[in-house]
This record gives sequence, C-alpha cells and structure tokens, in this order.
Amino acid sequence: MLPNVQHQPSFFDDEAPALGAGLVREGAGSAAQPRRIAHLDMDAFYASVELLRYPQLKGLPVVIGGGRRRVDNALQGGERALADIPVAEFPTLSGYSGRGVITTATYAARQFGVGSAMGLMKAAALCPQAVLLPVDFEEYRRFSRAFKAVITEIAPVMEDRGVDEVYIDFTQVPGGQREGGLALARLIQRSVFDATGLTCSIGVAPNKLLAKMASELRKPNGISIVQEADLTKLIWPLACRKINGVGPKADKKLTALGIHTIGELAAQPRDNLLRHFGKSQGAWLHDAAWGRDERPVVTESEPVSMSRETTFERDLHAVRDRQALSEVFTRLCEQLAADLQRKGYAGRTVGIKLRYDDFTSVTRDMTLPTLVAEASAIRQAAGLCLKRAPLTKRLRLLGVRVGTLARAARPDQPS
Ligand code: TTP
Ligand code: MG
Ligand code: MG
Repeated sequence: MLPNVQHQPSFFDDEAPALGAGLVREGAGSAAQPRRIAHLDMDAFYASVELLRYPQLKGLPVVIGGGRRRVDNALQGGERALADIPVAEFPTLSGYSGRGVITTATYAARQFGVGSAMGLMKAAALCPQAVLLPVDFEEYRRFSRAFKAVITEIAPVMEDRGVDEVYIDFTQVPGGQREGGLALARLIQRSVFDATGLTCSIGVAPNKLLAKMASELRKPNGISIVQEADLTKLIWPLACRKINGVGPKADKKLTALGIHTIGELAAQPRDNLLRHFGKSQGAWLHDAAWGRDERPVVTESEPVSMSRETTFERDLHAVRDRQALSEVFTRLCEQLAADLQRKGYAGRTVGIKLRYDDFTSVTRDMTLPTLVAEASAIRQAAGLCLKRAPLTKRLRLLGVRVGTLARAARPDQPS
C-alpha cells in the first residue's frame, strides 16, 4: 500500500480538480519552525554523468564540450563495453584547434585552471592531457529528472532551477530542522548518490539567497549549514560576485566604488546604494548583503490528489466481511491522512474506489464545505461515498482519495 500522489488528474478522479497548480508556499516561517531552505547543486554535473559511462576516466582531467560527434562511435571498435575502452584511446585536448567551448570540467581538470565557458583552445594550452568528451544533453536531462525525483520523494517542496540545481524547503519536512537541516541534507545527498551514482553539494540557510551561497562553500560532495548568526563569519568575507544576481556589470560598478566583499557592501549606508544603483537594485543589494530574502520556494507542479488503496488477500463481502472491511477502510484513511499531513496538504473532495471480483470498478466522491486532512473527517466522508456504491458483489480492492488539494494552513497563519 504505497502512497499515491497524483500531479495529474487520474483514473481515480471522477472530475478533474481545478485547484492545485501554481500554488506557492508562504514566505515566512512560523515562530516554532524557522525557515530552513536548502540549495542543492550537482558536482561537475555533465562530466560526472559521463564518468558513469566511462569509469576508467575517474580522477583524470576531463572536459566536456565541442562537437556533437558521439565519442562512443569514434571509440567503439566493435562489441567492446564503454567501460573497457582503454584510457589511451580517448581523444585529448592536445592539439585541439577550433572554436568549441567547455561546458564543464572535472575537479581534476579544474586544478589546471580549466573550467566552464573557457575556449577549448585555451584549455588545451593549460591542460593538453585532459580527455575531451562531447556533450550529450539527452543523457544529462535523464539524470536531471532522476535526481529531482529522489528529492521530491523525501522533501516535496522543491523548486526546479535548471538542469543541475534545485531549492528545497526543509521547514515542514519531518527532521528538516534537526541540526539546522544537516540530518536531512545528509539523507538527501546519500539518497541521490545511491539512486544515480552522482554527488552533489547542499547549503541550508534561512533563505534562498544564503542557501545558494552556502551550497558552494564545500564543493564537491559537501554540506554547509548557515544560520543567521553565521552571516558575518561565513558570508561577509565572500566577494560581492558570489551573490546570486550580482552580474559582471554590477560587480564592475561595485569595484569602482571600492566595494569588494559582501561585508563591505553591508557596511555601505543604504542611501548610498540607492543613489548609485537606483531604488530597486540599491535596496536589493543592501538586503542581500545583510542576508535578507523572503522569496518563497515555488514548486512548479502541485499535486492535485493523494490516495491510498489496497487489494485484499481474499475478496471481501460488504455485509459478511463487514468488520474486516471496516478495519481496512479506517486504516487506509489513517494512512492517507498521514500522507497529507506529512506533505502539508488538505483537500476538499473525498472519494472512494471499489473494484469488484469481476474486475469492474466504480468511484464515488463528494465535495466538502471545508478542507480536510484528518483521518476521522476523511473516514466519515468516505463512508458516505461507500453508501452510494453498489455493494452486492464481493470486493477485490478498496481505495480512498482526497482531491482538490491546497496547502494546509499552519496554525499561525490564517488561510
Ligand atoms: P554548474 O552547476 O554551474 O557547474 P557544474 O555542475 O559542472 O560544476 P559545480 O560542481 O561547480 O557545480 O552547471 C551545471 C551544468 O551546466 C554543467 O555541468 C554544464 C552546464 N554549463 C554549461 O554548459 N555552460 C556553463 O557556462 C556552465 C557554468 C554550466
Ligand atoms: Mg553543478
Ligand atoms: Mg548548477
């Protein structure tokens, strides 16, 4: 009986619920639950995916970029497995001429000063022995989907920020507050590695801005916890350019003003920044330097329904097996309520699904005046639905569903 979270209306739905898409999480945490936001970024992402294919290159300088020619074709002389291709047969940067650029490089290659966005010819001068592999976006997208699926299984409030990074709201996740988020970050890091063979780095902080900077502090395969009190020690020594949103243009302007570190930026009177950078950017720079950021973690797709169902060991009759059926029914409602509460949702429609011994199925549901997430309320409504279904044939399967989901209001937060 696995929890079933639907992001699309499914077979189980009698009608397609309209609520759900595009809801955002509240920006502020409650007094009891301070906001804990994680930023997770995969390490040397494209290169690390390639190393799964070519483990013989592990530890070597490898750069990804250039032509779309499939290296496998160039390398493969027949039935050889990719992992069996001798390192000496891989093309290197040595003698490269052309206009290709590097998408990314392994950490071994970075030690030679090689990195993203650098021309391959320049890289060839710095590290001629580096192995050069072409990009395979299809494969990177596949791994991108895979690692994100692992995360949402553990912590459902995730914001997709591109192929190799996400924000995750730890605030309401069970264990998400433990050791400032360290315990959950470890679990996610390990789970991503177990499922994909890839490492990532995670920063956990009171908001997205700090989390993003934190995730870079211990790359690769690192975790950094930043608390509000760590601002001066961990963040202020960093260059202004490390603020996500300070681009080359703003950085140049800051440098011209003699402002190099985030600490120096924080020391600027707010009015000064407003004068030099305008009202909006000036205020933002000041807030950023002081670690202030209220942006919510925005999930792209909110679930529209959650359900639990079970197939009985033997077919049950509504009257003759009333007791057993009732117990299973109650347990399903309790499990569903736990799913909803764990993920922070409540719903306004409650439904049931029955499958009979002849494999035909029916569903019944009802809309309630208020959002529900408690087992007793779900059980009561589902019981009413059950009364409306034919119960003469024996039952193979029973399912309970809560739909028209909305984020459950927290106690301190009027809905
Ligand atoms: P990044 O996360 O910036 O870099 P990375 O994952 O390779 O390395 P790090 O460990 O420092 O996070 O980018 C993710 C992927 O996006 C990267 O593997 C390749 C691609 N990319 C480009 O194609 N061009 C670029 O200029 C950058 C920065 C990244
Ligand atoms: Mg990365
Ligand atoms: Mg990234």
